[in-house]
Amino acid sequence: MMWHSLASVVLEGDLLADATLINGRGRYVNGPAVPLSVVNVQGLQRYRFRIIAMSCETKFTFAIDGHSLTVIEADGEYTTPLEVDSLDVFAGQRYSVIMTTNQPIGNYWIRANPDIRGYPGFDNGRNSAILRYNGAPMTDPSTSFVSRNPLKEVNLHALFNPMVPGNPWPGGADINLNIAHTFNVQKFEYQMNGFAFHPPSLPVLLQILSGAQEARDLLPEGSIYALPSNKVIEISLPGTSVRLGGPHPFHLHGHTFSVVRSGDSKEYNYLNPVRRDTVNTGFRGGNATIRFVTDNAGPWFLHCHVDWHLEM
Ligand SMILES: *[C@@H]1O[C@H](CO)[C@@H](O)[C@H](O)[C@H]1NC(C)=O
Ligand SMILES: [Cu+2]
Repeated sequence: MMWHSLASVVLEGDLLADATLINGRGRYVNGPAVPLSVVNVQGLQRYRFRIIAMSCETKFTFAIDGHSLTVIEADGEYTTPLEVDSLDVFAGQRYSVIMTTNQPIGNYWIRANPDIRGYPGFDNGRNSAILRYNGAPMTDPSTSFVSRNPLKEVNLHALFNPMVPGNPWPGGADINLNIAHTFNVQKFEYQMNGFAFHPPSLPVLLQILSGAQEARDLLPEGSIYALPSNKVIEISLPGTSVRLGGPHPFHLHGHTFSVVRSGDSKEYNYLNPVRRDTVNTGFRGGNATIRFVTDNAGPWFLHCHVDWHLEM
């Protein structure tokens, strides 16, 4: 019930979710063994799965027992094929994976383990769906899983136009912004470089048409960064502690960016990093860094894709 209310209302209560739904179905702790989603497949075929984390908060660790998954796409951008056996999908992120049905006819667990207090794990088919080969019995799987080859974002590479715009060093863009966020407990709000986002009462484009010329003229103060057209922009997004609700998946509207530094890495890659639109900024010590070109004029949101943080 609670999760059907507005984020601003839910924020006042306890944020504990109790079930993962895969294609609309799932079981919860101490709940009934309701039917799970079933993905019916035939043997010796290649299947493309589109995985979308439609989560308000948690990431999911996705896997299919007994099958490796070849990642070919992240957030709508093709990648060079990368074989993994599990992948973390943060709120707002999308992936395509190719899976070959090369295992014995049977039932296999599809797993999407959340990373949040209260409800991870697979007891009684929680956080799961079923991969069912043609000819397998209509029973729950009895397969097990240990990940040995999880996806690391630094191993993902853009298939097309992988070169990063700008110069190959930190700060080597036309405009370099560091957007650090903190949580203000008294005000119960997230602040970006000291300011919480407030929607402008007058739309940004109207403010500009009415004569606002500089970023500092745009209101509300601190919520809006004006960027020149056709320039290379670098934004670094320092990670924060778990206590501050991290890791935070930051999503940029209107653009695809190159992830020159992933949230869980200290390395910079200007040659062939993944291009995507939602990046996990990782934990304290991380400094996820993105590059993009301002080639799509408009007022665009940059926001954490955790709904509660967006609200705050
Ligand atoms: C992240 O990188 C930017 C740009 O290089 C730098 O200004 C900032 O201090 C770094 N922050 C952290 C926490 O490492
Ligand atoms: Cu967040």
